[in-house]
Amino acid sequence: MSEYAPSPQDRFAFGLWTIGHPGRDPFGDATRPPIAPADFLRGLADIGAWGVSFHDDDLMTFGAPESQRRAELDTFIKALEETGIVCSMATTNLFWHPMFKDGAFTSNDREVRRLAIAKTMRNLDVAAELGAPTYVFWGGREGVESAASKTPADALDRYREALDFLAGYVKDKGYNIRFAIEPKPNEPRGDTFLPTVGHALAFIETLDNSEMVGLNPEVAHETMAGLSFYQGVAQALWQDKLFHIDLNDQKIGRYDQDLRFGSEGIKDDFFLVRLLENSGYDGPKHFDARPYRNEGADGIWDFARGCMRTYLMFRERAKAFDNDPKVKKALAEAGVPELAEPTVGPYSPAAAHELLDEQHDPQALASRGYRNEQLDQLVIDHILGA
Ligand code: GLT
Ligand code: MN
Ligand code: MN
Repeated sequence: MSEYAPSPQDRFAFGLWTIGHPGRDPFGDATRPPIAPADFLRGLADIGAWGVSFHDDDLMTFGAPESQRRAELDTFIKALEETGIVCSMATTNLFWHPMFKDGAFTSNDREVRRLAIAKTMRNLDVAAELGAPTYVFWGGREGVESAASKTPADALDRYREALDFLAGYVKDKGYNIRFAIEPKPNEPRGDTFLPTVGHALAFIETLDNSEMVGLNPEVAHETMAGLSFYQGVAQALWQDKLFHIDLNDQKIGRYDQDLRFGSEGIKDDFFLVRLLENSGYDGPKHFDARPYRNEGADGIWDFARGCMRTYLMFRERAKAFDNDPKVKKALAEAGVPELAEPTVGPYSPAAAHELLDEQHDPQALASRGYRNEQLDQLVIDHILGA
């Protein structure tokens, strides 16, 4: 057990809304009492977690007088100092209040849009005060039920305008904060703008300050869309855009389940952990998941420990896989190292000539076996500890 004990170097983080989720769902009320933010931090420190993330409204009562909000924030700051927990990410709640029912940055109501940007600016000040290096944008309400209700190009213009303005604010204030967009295909809206990692990566390139904007992909969200989370994260890493990550789990084709990390897609999770560990990603390993609704007050910490324990077990298995001589041989037989060799190099007329002069034997090429069966069986052997 102890060999899978997390340490602060592992950079495991949880959102304030995760472990302490009271179990409310669209069909039923809360099943557990809420946890006060300061108690939450003490719980995190006890289980060996490193970081915490928050929405403005998780921490400071929305609409309360400034003095009350400051007092709530100060209690949190004191608990951060006492526990040594790091504030690793911050974000804005632009989805809960009914005024956001038509969207926040993309609401058809211009006043709602202006309020959403101002609400974000105020929480960017808090994020800077708490030293959070990453600010997440999950566009929960940015979408439609009826496609007739918004012109998509206008909505994307307004989304971009908001992020450009907010990046301007961060630069103007000299804050050391980067933005991370969190895609999701649907839920709570029928269709969400920036539904997948791919859409978000393309959108980021259109921003004024694209270098300070990256991604916060979530396991559940890409899986809901029927996509490979692993491939999405791999491309985000390849484009230097993996600024943050939301780890959880999900059965394909369901509503957003936010299950304990490693509880469902075991093979996918193995490859994901291997990817993160081998890539040099050094951001938070942030769990955006919640305990089963039928779990009680103690069981919620079993959930949190489980997320971290399973990550560490996958890390161990991934290392064993990569160090196994049988695996190295199987990788070579599958041609994996060969894909790292450039195909033609940069264009030159001489290289083009050389290529066109080459003789190829399509029959011989077609007869090659890539030995993927033995390679993948080794993956299974390692996951199952054979
Ligand atoms: C909400 C959502 C998550 C986002 C959070 C950030 S809030 O719980 O389901 O995926 O990461 O706003
Ligand atoms: Mn989710
Ligand atoms: Mn998330």
